[in-house]
Amino acid sequence: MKHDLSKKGFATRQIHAGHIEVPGINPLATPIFQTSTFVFENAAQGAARFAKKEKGYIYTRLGNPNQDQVGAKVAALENAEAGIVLSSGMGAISTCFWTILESGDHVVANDTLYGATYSFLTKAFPRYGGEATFTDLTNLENLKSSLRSNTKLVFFETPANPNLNVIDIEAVAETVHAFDKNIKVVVDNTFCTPYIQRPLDLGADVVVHSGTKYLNGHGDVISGMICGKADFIEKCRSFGLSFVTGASLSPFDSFLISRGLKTLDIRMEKHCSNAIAIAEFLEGHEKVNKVYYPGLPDFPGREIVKKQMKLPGAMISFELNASKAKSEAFINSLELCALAVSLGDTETLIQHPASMTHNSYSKQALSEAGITESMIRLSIGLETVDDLIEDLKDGLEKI
Ligand code: LCS
Repeated sequence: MKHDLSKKGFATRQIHAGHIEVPGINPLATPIFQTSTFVFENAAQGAARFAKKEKGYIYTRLGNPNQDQVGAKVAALENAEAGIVLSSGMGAISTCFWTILESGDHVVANDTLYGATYSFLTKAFPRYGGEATFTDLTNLENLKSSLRSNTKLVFFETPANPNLNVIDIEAVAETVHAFDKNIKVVVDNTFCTPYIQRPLDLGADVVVHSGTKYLNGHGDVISGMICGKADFIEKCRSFGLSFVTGASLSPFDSFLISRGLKTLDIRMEKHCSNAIAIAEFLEGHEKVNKVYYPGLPDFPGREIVKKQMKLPGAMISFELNASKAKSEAFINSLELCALAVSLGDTETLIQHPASMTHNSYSKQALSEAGITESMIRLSIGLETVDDLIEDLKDGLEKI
């Protein structure tokens, strides 16, 4: 690439960053380097690559051109020095956490997290001598009283899965770094993508993603990302990925994400405009009790939304004015909205967090996090919005 991409717009970067040159062939579309290993020219070269004295590929668990293309693209969009792609969001989160944490360390996390991340901190980390404090990070006083001398990591999603609570990234980063500048503030930016929100610009140290969601966008790949300073990403690669998780992504799946990323901005615009219309429809419906959506004027934290998010996102949670059996009947009756976990796909998905994505939470933890038994979560897709509204309307009429 002849141009300095750092001075180019978002759309240009999502298409061109990380371009792979293949001299003599010059394909426009990226070839797939479907290989497990790379041949050295001689023994000295192999030794030099292992000793990190010479740059170059060794083995696809440690690096591959298709993985590097995705890492470079997401880093360019997050305004990060570097990025790395992993084989799932949990692969990214665990690689990042194991790179930062040791036995005896303490983590502060928001009380609302994706269920498997919550399980990592409540079930896996304590087995290795760590401890996590969960608190409502929408209130900075909770953060201040949770930080300790052995705290190494502060972690949150914003908006949080599934109650959409929004956390002030800048205020959290400032508070944490004033307490101890070595604590890593790690933000899960899955619900927003860098098109909507860029945590590193607001003072966070590291961004993680489930790339399974909007970054790939087409519901056909499981993947994850970590973005941050180049030396930290190198540690994630040479320690967390290489020795602990081994969570490397296949070249073909990396190719698919690179392809999906080229349309991220226009997909996010439509996801969000569909979501705004649907949130307004739900809010105006007599059978809907409560709507959780950062784009609604009465959303708590609306000022933070305006400060740090370009658009309100396309995840909506809501509660019906109906019994559990009727809520279930409503979900079952939908024809266009697919009853499935995951999010960020072209298809609209609907699920029940308390019994599905967040079933690892105890009843008490669910109630503390404000994840109610009647909460239903929608991931708004790219279908024609009137068709989605009709599907929801028909479902509501039937109960
Ligand atoms: N972070 C967030 C915010 C997530 O929502 C998920 C998955 C992950 C990390 C983990 O990513 P994965 O390993 O699945 O790529 N969230 C899911 C959800 O809400 N429904 O199904 C998966």
